[in-house]
Amino acid sequence: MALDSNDNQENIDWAKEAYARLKRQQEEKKEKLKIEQEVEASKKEEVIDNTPLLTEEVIIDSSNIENSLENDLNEPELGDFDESFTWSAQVLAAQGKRPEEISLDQIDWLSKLKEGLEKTRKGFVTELLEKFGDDPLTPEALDELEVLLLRSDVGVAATDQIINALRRRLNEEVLDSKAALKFLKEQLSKIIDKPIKESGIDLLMPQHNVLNVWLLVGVNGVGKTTTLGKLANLALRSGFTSLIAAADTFRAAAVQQVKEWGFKSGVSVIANETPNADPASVVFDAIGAAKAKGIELLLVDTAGRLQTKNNLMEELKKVRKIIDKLAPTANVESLLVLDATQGQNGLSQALAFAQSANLTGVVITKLDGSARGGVAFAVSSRANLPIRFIGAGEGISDLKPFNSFEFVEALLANR
Ligand SMILES: Nc1nc2c(ncn2[C@@H]2O[C@H](COP(=O)(O)OP(=O)(O)OP(=O)(O)O)[C@@H](O)[C@H]2O)c(=O)[nH]1
Ligand SMILES: [Mg+2]
Repeated sequence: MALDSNDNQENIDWAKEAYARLKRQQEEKKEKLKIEQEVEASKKEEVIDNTPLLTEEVIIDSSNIENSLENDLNEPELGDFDESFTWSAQVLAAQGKRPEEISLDQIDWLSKLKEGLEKTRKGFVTELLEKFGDDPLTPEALDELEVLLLRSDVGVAATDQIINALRRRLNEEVLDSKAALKFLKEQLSKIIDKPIKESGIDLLMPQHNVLNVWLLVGVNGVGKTTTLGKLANLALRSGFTSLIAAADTFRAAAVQQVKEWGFKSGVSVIANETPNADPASVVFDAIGAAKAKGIELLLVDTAGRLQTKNNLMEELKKVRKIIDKLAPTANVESLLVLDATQGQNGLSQALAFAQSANLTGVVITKLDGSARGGVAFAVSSRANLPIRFIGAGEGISDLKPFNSFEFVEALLANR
């Protein structure tokens, strides 16, 4: 399944219907919010007038209102009915969604993803389409495609696989540019889907009523803590009880940073403020608290570490051991956070962490502003790790579960 590059009337009608629905929904929501605010405001006035002694409670209440307003303001606004909307709508329609099934959040995310992949796409697709031209694909164009794939950090193994498949196909039949692009999309999806299929889990989610422990690991500054904050928010909004373990005890500011994310997401944080406290002991305490409270998802933040530093990699093994010992029946995910702007370097990180940290998946961050989004394919094919989430911005809602179809369509969107 791949998108047709030509808009047909059916697609446009689909997008128009979806747009009209979302517009209506947004207006209704705004109206409802306005009424709620007016009711709250009048209640507040009444309380202040009648019972001055309750001031403290009123203050607490009003901060809650402010929080909820902030959340509402964080929600995406419906933009114009433009190319970005129609493209996002097409991607959703191609996955079998009906106009009434889509949300503003989905449209907003797809636009962000496409925008985020713009730099990667510019050095890749624009040139690719020029190379393919309107004529059938030639062996020379294939050579040039090879260079483009390597330049986008797709990696040697994945590039070979794609080029060989195209070459075989080209020996069998003439491929016009449209068919070639479709075939390329299929090959890219195949590479990225393989580890996901092999893991037996298409979409990674915590399970209800059991303990799930998700450990976030990776080198310095890749976005582990930010990802953890976004995941806490996502988990809470999806109805899971959640707790955060601040097991980055290396940097003094790290605990504070995690606490802020916990506050923003409304999730409690277990921390030990003693400088250089043992991260394994924080995890020990956090698992105890999670069990006592019947928490479903425990998110563990860890300190950034270079994959070459043996003692730090050993520390990670110790954390993992504690988890396995204390929560032997928990669903444990060890997620490597990779910064897309680091390109091929991410692959060596994945290979090294896979050995020490028993990795089960990858989160790719900072896709916005990276020209090296192709690293997703290198990691899938060489490290054989499923990509689970993707981050394309610093905001709390700028992280979504990975969807290979959407990723490939956004990467190869030709306008
Ligand atoms: N543009 C963009 N910035 C991001 C994204 N994810 C994280 N960042 C930024 O990257 C910087 C580092 O993020 P952190 O979450 O602190 O990274 P970390 O891996 O926890 O860092 P250490 O704990 O020091 O190893 C911050 O400025 C984040 O706002 C993303 O998807 N896009
Ligand atoms: Mg951190």
